[in-house]
Amino acid sequence: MNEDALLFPAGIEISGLTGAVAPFTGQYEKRLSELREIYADKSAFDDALKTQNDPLVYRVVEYRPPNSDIFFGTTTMSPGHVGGEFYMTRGHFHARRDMGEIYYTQSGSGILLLESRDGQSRTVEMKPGICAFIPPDWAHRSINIGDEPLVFVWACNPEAGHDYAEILKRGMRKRIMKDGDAIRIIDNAAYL
Ligand code: M6P
Ligand code: ZN
Repeated sequence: MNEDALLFPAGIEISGLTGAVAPFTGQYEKRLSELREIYADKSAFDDALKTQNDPLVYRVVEYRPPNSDIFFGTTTMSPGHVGGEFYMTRGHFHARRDMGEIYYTQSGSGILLLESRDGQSRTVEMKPGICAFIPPDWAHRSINIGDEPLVFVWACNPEAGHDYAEILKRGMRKRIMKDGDAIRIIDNAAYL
């Protein structure tokens, strides 16, 4: 494809309730069985897998125009928790340290947990009407703290890429826990 080819405008239909994107160019799902590393309580995790039919934790759908410096899509997260820890995404830094992202929540409620390269921790509330700014070089993980799906639109440069290794290795400093009807942000005892 000619990299200088003229791109044409498009209106993409996005459902803020289901996260459907039309037209879309790609999608993937993450089920609980693929996410063992990120939860603190491995025995609760193993029990959950035995008693549930490998539930869907989140789905990512994207619209990626060819040779564009921007792409976007949705992430739709199921409600749920494992050992008191809410369902969450894997969490990542961008491979490109100079590229940030935005998350614009459409429905549900969540917490966006961020961590700078030098270990500062921050949260941004996720609820309809809030568009979160994720600065370059801040790791980010989204967590569904409600009892309905959490749907958000994200947008970034397709060259940003994902660097999962760091978060997989050392975890994030904080964990978001369900404590009855309350939500607690606690220190991650396993943080390296
Ligand atoms: C958001 C975006 C995606 C990301 C997804 C799931 O939708 O940041 O790029 O893939 O969340 O998060 P993760 O890749 O950390 O599991
Ligand atoms: Zn990202």
